[in-house]
Amino acid sequence: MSPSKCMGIAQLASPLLFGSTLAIQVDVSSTADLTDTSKRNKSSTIPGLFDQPYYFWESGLAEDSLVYYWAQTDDATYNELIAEALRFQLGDNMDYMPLNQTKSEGNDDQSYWALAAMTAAEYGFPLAPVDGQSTSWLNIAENVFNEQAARWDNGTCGGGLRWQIFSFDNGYNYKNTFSKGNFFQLASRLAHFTGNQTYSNWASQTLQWSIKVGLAFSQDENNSTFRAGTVFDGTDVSTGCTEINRIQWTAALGTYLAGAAFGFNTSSTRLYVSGTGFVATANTTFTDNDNGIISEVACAPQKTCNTDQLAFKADLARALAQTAYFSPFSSSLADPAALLSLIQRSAKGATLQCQVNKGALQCGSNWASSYYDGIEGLGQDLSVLNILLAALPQKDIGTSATASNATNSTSAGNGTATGSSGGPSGTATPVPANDANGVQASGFALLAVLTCLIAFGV
Ligand SMILES: *[C@@H]1O[C@H](CO)[C@@H](O)[C@H](O)[C@H]1NC(C)=O
Ligand SMILES: *[C@@H]1O[C@H](CO)[C@@H](O)[C@H](O)[C@H]1NC(C)=O
Ligand SMILES: *[C@@H]1O[C@H](CO)[C@@H](O)[C@H](O)[C@H]1NC(C)=O
Ligand SMILES: *[C@@H]1O[C@H](CO)[C@@H](O)[C@H](O)[C@H]1NC(C)=O
Ligand SMILES: *[C@@H]1O[C@H](CO)[C@@H](O)[C@H](O)[C@H]1NC(C)=O
Ligand SMILES: *[C@@H]1O[C@H](CO)[C@@H](O)[C@H](O)[C@H]1NC(C)=O
Ligand SMILES: *[C@@H]1O[C@H](CO)[C@@H](O)[C@H](O)[C@H]1NC(C)=O
Ligand SMILES: *[C@@H]1O[C@H](CO)[C@@H](O)[C@H](O)[C@H]1NC(C)=O
Ligand SMILES: *[C@@H]1O[C@H](CO)[C@@H](O)[C@H](O)[C@H]1NC(C)=O
Ligand SMILES: *[C@@H]1O[C@H](CO)[C@@H](O)[C@H](O)[C@H]1NC(C)=O
Ligand SMILES: CC(=O)N[C@H]1CO[C@H](CO)[C@@H](O)[C@@H]1O
Repeated sequence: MSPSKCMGIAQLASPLLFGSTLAIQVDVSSTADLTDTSKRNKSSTIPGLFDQPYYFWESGLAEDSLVYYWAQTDDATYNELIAEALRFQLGDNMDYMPLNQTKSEGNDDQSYWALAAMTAAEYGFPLAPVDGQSTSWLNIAENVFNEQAARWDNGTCGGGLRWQIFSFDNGYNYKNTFSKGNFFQLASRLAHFTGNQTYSNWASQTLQWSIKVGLAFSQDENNSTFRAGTVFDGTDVSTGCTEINRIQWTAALGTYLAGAAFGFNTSSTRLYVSGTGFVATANTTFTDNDNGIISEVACAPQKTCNTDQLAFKADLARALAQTAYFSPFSSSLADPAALLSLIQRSAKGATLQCQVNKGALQCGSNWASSYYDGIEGLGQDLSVLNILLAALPQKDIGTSATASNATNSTSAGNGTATGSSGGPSGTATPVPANDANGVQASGFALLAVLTCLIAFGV
């Protein structure tokens, strides 16, 4: 990253994040070399994918985070790498159902990638999904939306989206919160971006169904304060969705919060005031009591979080950032100062989990722990990256009227596309071999942000 951009980040973050006291303890020496991070598990050689133990959804989250990194920092170093990944996994129908994944792909796996495309659309990511064609990132997000809307299942529980796409996969009977929450978020962001009422209707219907069934629980749907913004994990069609799996995850809350924040900005209806409750839950249920730092309460204290769960805080961090972006305009959703304070405390805690050891950046998992907890990995890096980017002033989230797009297309979603294999098109710029490791890219992005903060005396 250029020194001037770096200084910009540091200057912006310095007073916000750390006040007058030095908080970062990580020693990012000039020799810091992230090649060691590959020993975590070298990224697969397939663009966009990470090797085990990282599932398809987390690869989508990584690309989404890197698009957000570019948008927040103006550092385009990884844009070719990001575009290559987002293109390669598109699949024949340009819907993030590539043949290699479809056997086990769930609705939530697919929507994580669609949300990455949505982020690219909102910030005007400069590279198009398919070179030389008028397909836009918006079109890709719409393709996924339209497929998932068609999977809305009125046949059981009066609606909802199943976890799995195919009946032969385990979990087909589970109507999980991640799938619906991501669909809600995608619909809400599409409504915000396009102004198309179809998306608003689906967003509203999805949130209402979630509340009715008791997944996104609201004590009293007519209580305009909507204090109870608890989000539970899911429910099963075999019990007619009468029994709720009540475990709570930061990511499930985050995806509903994001949907509500965009929804409130699009139409300040009472329904989206539910966002207030989601913020309150982030601030209570998921916050360590003593220091007010976001924590994965269901597993972090016992150190039992699995690989997926270690990445969940990335989603909540992002949702808090999106809410913070809108909150000055809709302060009834969240008090802007209090929200920023929650983000800043968590970002501080996150930096305390990062250190450079033998030239490699390592970030632990539990931001509420005052010492490096040694549990490092891709999901932890993505979580720290997102909360640090959340602590910076937010770049404008565009709409179709304001965001620049990489193509000049105005067409609606193209769910029937057959022309592209989704692989790198002949005109795609090749990714430099030494950048072809997505784990490294996430680590470098994170290191760049940390280095900026330190280099300029934060
Ligand atoms: C690397 O991948 C193997 C499986 O291929 C897995 O068992 C191991 O936990 C992974 N290591 C790390 C540090 O992620
Ligand atoms: C699908 O798997 C094959 C074999 O590993 C690989 O060559 C190809 O690049 C993969 N395609 C995608 C889109 O991941
Ligand atoms: C399912 O029900 C919703 C109303 O809850 C309605 O909008 C939708 O058209 C129905 N879908 C189908 C396929 O019947
Ligand atoms: C709104 O979005 C839906 C779903 O993608 C699409 O079918 C419809 O044509 C759009 N309407 C307009 C006016 O663009
Ligand atoms: C909330 O208000 C609506 C419209 O006034 C009403 O139809 C609904 O039954 C009320 N819900 C509850 C839980 O009171
Ligand atoms: C709304 O809910 C909150 C929290 O449950 C409660 O304190 C408040 O009294 C309720 N307001 C009304 C008008 O019912
Ligand atoms: C929505 O957010 C924009 C900033 O992107 C702001 O200008 C506008 O006033 C907000 N609208 C509402 C209703 O909150
Ligand atoms: C979080 O809770 C604290 C303590 O009750 C309160 O002061 C603060 O305003 C809350 N923050 C948000 C974002 O609601
Ligand atoms: C897109 O722009 C190019 C160059 O300005 C132009 O040649 C092409 O016709 C445009 N395509 C569409 C679909 O508008
Ligand atoms: C959809 O995409 C395919 C392949 O790129 C293209 O041939 C077709 O014209 C597109 N259809 C629309 C309606 O944009
Ligand atoms: C830079 C660019 O190509 N902008 C186009 C993005 O798409 C809109 C329509 O949705 C066009 O009007 C812009 O010219």
